[in-house]
Amino acid sequence: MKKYQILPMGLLLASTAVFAAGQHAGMDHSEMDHSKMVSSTIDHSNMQHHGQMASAVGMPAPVEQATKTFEVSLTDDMKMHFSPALNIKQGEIVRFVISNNGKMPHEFSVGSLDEQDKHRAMMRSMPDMVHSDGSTITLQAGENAELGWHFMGTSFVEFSCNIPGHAEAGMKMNTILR
Ligand SMILES: [Cu+2]
Repeated sequence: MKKYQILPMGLLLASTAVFAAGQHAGMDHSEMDHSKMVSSTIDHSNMQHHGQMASAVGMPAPVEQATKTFEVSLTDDMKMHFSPALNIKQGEIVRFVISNNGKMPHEFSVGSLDEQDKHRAMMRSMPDMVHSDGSTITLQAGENAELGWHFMGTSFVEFSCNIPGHAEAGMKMNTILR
């Protein structure tokens, strides 16, 4: 009669846990002080924040370090309303307080014109994809969220909801950093 070897389950579980812990340790940037960053000293090309590449228009930042706040209302008539009106300077850290006041899911995403075009193309090809990284938040009906962003880099910024059809119907807003 053949003897079956019992798999060392304990070992397997232990190595999985170590892997998960290691991943998180690499993603903790909460100690980072964005207010002391100077854009000219930062190389964006190989910079990583919160596990993702920095955008051409800046990077995620803790909302506590923001010096300016905008309220953003997302509605089912495909509007993205900012209050007060957008007025952002190069180098500013901004807090966006976003509310989905509609009955369908919406997205709030910050990026360059080119990044948002690519983001929309990706979401058209994968309609069920839910984005939630440092530059994008998906909100279900009635949900609220905050996003902190340190603006630096390309001056042409686009905020948009990249759920297929929404930005095309007007759910986006462009601004130029001063
Ligand atoms: Cu939308």
